[in-house]
Amino acid sequence: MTQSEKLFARAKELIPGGVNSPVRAFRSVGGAPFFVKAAHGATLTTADDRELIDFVCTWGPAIHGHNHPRIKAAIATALEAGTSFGTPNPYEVEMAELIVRFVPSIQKVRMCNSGTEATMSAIRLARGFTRRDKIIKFSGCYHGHSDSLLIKAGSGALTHGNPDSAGVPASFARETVVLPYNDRAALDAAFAANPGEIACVIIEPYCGNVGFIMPDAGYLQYLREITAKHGTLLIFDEVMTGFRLHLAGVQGLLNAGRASATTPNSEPQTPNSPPPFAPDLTCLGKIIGGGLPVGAFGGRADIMDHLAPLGPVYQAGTLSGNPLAMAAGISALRLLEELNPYARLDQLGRQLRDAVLAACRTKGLPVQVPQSGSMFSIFFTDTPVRDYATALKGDAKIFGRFFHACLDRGVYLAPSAYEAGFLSTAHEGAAIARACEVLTTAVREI
Ligand code: KE4
Repeated sequence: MTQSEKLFARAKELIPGGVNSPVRAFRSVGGAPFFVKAAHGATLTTADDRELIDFVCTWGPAIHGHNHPRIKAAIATALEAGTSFGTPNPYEVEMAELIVRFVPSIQKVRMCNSGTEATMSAIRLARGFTRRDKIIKFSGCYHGHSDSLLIKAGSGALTHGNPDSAGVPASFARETVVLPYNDRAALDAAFAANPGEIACVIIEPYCGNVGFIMPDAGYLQYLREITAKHGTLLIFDEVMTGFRLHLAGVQGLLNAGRASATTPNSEPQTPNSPPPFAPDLTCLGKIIGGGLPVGAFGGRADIMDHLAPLGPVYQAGTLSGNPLAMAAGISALRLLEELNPYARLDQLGRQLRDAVLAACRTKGLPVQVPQSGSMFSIFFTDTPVRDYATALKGDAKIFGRFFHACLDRGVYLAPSAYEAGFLSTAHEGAAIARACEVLTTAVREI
């Protein structure tokens, strides 16, 4: 038995499915997960000392590659002073100042410990602020695993065939209206059917949890108009896209005039001036923790001031604003400001996309490779993918064979057809060149 096999056998005795998060279990691609003992740059080192080029990047946080020396040093410095104080600390203030500066729609921000907490808290805040109960989400979008949002959810819920999780009371589910993404008529109908009742609409502005799907031109702007018209708050869940695609996330691309399926970004990005496009609340996570547990939600001050201890909406967390996570996140954000890597990351993403498109064209294999910046996914279908229904047209069996053909050759893609892939600045050079060779060979093999 390999080391990973031995570890997995032990893990399955003690941890449900042997994993602490379902999507890691390889259930939809087959086979057993490998265990990782180290990660540096673009590479994972497995428990059996295999080196893999990593396109999961711990599901988004590792935009600078794994174990970046600057982030490691920041954690080490913070660690000298202790791990957690349970009191306000200077790092929290610096993190809040950075987020507010980089994301102009955020006037105030509250730190928490995961993307799930961020979206769950933002929903509660929207309900408390508007005194309305209903929310709108979109099929295939995944916003973490809080009850109100595990309805027609993406990511692991979709991967494992339970987009509507057991254990969510019907009374909760009734308050969640689920619409198709990219469908303006469905939005009109939902607001007409629920006049004055919708507290908020929560959306992944670019979907990364049903594979990668970008909005039609004008769709997000329409969403902003219709929510404003009905006194409904617009929540951008940028847990994945925040700081991934632009210093101000997708809303930064919108304000630079580049966020639609037809106009992916390519020019260098700079922090925005006051935004013509602004969601009311934004959820963040992943990158802002530099690889440590983190979440955040923020937006209009008049809404955020409804949070305890100022207002009636309660939200809390023992480790919220943890100094180690803040120090790691601050160094990750400062590195992004210094490097401004977004144009380079988009070039790497295009290189990977073009390699897969060319190989599939040669083989006569239908494929869609939506890509923007350092996010991409691969759907084996000839149907353009623009929502949950068309994402399901991707051939998951071919994806499974493709996934293993790549893994056998040292390239690790997300172990599900319903996830996004991620690139880091560490992929530049040898890693992306090798990966394109492997992807090309893998297409030939499947
Ligand atoms: P966490 O609670 O996992 O930190 O964040 C939940 C979340 C919220 N919003 C968006 C847009 C997200 O993508 C996520 C989490 N993303 C998944 C990957 N698709 C996390 C991986 C996992 O569940 O293990």
